[in-house]
Amino acid sequence: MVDKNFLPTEQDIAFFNEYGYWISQKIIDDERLTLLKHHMDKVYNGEFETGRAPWKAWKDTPGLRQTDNCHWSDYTLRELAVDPLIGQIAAKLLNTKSTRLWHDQLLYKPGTSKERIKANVGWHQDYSYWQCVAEPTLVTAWVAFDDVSVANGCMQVVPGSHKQGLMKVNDFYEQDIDKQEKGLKESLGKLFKPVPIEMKAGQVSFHHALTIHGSGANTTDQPRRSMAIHLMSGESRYRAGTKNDNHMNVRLFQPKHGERFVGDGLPLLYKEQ
Ligand SMILES: O=C(O)CCC(=O)C(=O)O
Repeated sequence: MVDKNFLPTEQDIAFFNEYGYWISQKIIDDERLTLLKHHMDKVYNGEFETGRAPWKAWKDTPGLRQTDNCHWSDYTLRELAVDPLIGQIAAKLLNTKSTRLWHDQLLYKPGTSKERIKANVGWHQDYSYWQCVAEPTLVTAWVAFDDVSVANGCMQVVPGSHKQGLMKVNDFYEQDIDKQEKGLKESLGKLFKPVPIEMKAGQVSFHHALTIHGSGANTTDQPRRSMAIHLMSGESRYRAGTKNDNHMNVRLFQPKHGERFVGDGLPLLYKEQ
């Protein structure tokens, strides 16, 4: 049973619809956070409880480690990636009857004392990487394992940008943020007003797949650790022939055009009774 006090209210859902993001209360307690960080270290040390390695990181930007599908490798991380409360929150925000895991991603930005290099995440919309899903009914639940602020490179979102459709400026790996911002100001005008998602460890931010977001460098001497849980409506179908046909889930499940994404590899987090 999930704690209904943590579910978004009608007002929260209206906020998400208007601005394309929403921040939860602290829903992961400190004991669980300690355990999660320990298991994150285990995965980074190559200790896989299940015997299966995560999907190879697509690409590491300087100073940012991205590791996809740790839920294959570690039971504690898996429990978070398929957390029923997170799944139900996502369903409420997306206004869907069910939510399924699209994939998870561990994110690690080392502190500057260890690695003095920039770790910007360029402005992007997640859906620019997921157009193989026919509709953009996807949301990312970003679980903070540490407190996050501008100083350690918290995520920033552009409120309302999810209503603009897919933009031209879209590159997670871009390090020249000034160049990107010039392009975004040209296309979005006054709408380009980024908001930092500052949170305490254990809070979770949710952003729509079309919300423009990115993050700056971690300038502190401590790591910034998190898991991004990418969730989709349980009704999501495959659209063939987009530039995202190289997505790992298309390569793994080889669906036919128009088929629903289903199966054990894409676990259901929530289904309305
Ligand atoms: O962790 C970050 O700074 C960016 C993560 C991100 O782009 C996402 O979770 O969609």
